[in-house]
Amino acid sequence: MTDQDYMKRAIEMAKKGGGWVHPNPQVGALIVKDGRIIGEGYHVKYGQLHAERNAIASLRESAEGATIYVTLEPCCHYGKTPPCTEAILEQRIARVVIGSRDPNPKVSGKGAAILREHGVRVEEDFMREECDQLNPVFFHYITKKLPYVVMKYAMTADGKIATKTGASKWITGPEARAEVQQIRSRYMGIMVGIRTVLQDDPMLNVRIPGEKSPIRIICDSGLRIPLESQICQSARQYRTIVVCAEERQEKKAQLEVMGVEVLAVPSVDGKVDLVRLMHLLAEKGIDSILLEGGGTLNYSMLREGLVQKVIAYVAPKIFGGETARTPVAGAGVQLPDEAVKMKLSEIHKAGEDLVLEYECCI
Ligand code: AOF
Ligand code: ZN
Repeated sequence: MTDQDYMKRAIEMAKKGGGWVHPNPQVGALIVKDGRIIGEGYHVKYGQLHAERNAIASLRESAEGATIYVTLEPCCHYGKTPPCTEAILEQRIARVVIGSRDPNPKVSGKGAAILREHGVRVEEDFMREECDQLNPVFFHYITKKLPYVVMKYAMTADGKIATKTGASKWITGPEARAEVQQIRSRYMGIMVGIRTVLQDDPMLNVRIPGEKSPIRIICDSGLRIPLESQICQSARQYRTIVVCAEERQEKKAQLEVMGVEVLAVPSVDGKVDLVRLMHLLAEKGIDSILLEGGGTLNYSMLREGLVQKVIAYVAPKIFGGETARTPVAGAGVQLPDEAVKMKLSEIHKAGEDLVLEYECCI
C-alpha cells in the first residue's frame, strides 16, 4: 500500500462523521507501522475526541516510529479536548502526513510547526484537494463566519415547483425524495420562508430512523406562523427558530410557550436583513443551512450572495400554466449578464429524475 492508499482510507473514515460533527470538521486518521495499519479513527460526534485521538485509542501496539495520516492538520489548542499534537508526540510517532490545512486561526499552521519543532517529519498538502472536499462547510463557516447555504428545489422539466393551483405533491419520484431526506440530515439547519409554511404546512424533518433532523428556521418577517402549523406543534421535538423583523410580544410569547425560539432581526424595507440573520445563525453555531424555498426567499438569498451551492431536481414532466410557481422568483434581473452565475459541479440520476449540482461563483 502507498501513501495515497492510506490517505484514501483516512478520507473514507472521515466521511463516516458526516452529519454528526458540525460545526466541526470531518476528519479521519490512520496509523501505519512497517507497512501495517495499526490504528484508525475518525471524528465521530461533535464535542467528542478528535480523529487522531480515536486512532491512537484503537492502537493495540506501540506507535513509536509510525506514520500517522490525517486528513486535516492536527490541532494544537485546548478546546473541548486537549491538543492532538500532544497525543502524537506522546506516542513518539515519527512522521505526520497531512491533507488539508486548518483555517481555524487557533490552529492554522501552528499544529504542523509544533510537530516539526519536536523533530517529527511533517508532510503537508498531501492529497489536499481530496481532503479539502471533505469540509467545504467547515472552511466556509470558519473563514467567513457565515453558514454554508445549499439551495435545493424540485421542479418539472418546464421549471415549475407547483401546478397553477399550487399543488406540489409530488414532483419528483420516491428515489429523489429519499435522497433529499439524506441531504437534510447532512446540514445543521433547514430554512424556508413563511409562505411555504402557509402553503404546504411542512414538517421539515428527517424521517430516516437513526438520522438527525436539522434545526428548522422559518423566515417570517411579520410573525404570521399559525400556532396550529405542524412546525409549531412539533417544536418541542425538533428545534425551531422563527425569525421575524417586527416583534409582536403576544405572538412571541405564545410561540415560546410551544418551544419555538423567536429571533428578532433588524429589517430592511420591512423584511428580515438576511446578511445580519446569517451572521446571527453562525454565532449560534449553525454552520450550514439547506434552503428549501420559496421563490422570494431563494431570490433574496441568491442576490445577497449568501448561497454557496444549488441542487436542482428535475422531474420528467411538464405542468405549464403561466401562474404556476418557479423555484426562484423575487424581482429578477434585467439582463442575462446580471444573472447569478454558477458552475455545474455534479450530475446524476435519482430514479427517473435528474439531479444537477452547481457551485455559486461569488
Ligand atoms: C474536530 N475533529 O478530528 C479535528 C479537529 O471544539 P474542539 O475542541 O473539538 O476543537 C475543534 C477544532 O479542532 C476544529 O475547529 C479544528 O480546527 C480542530 N481539529 N476538530 O472536531 C477533529 N482534527
Ligand atoms: Zn485535534
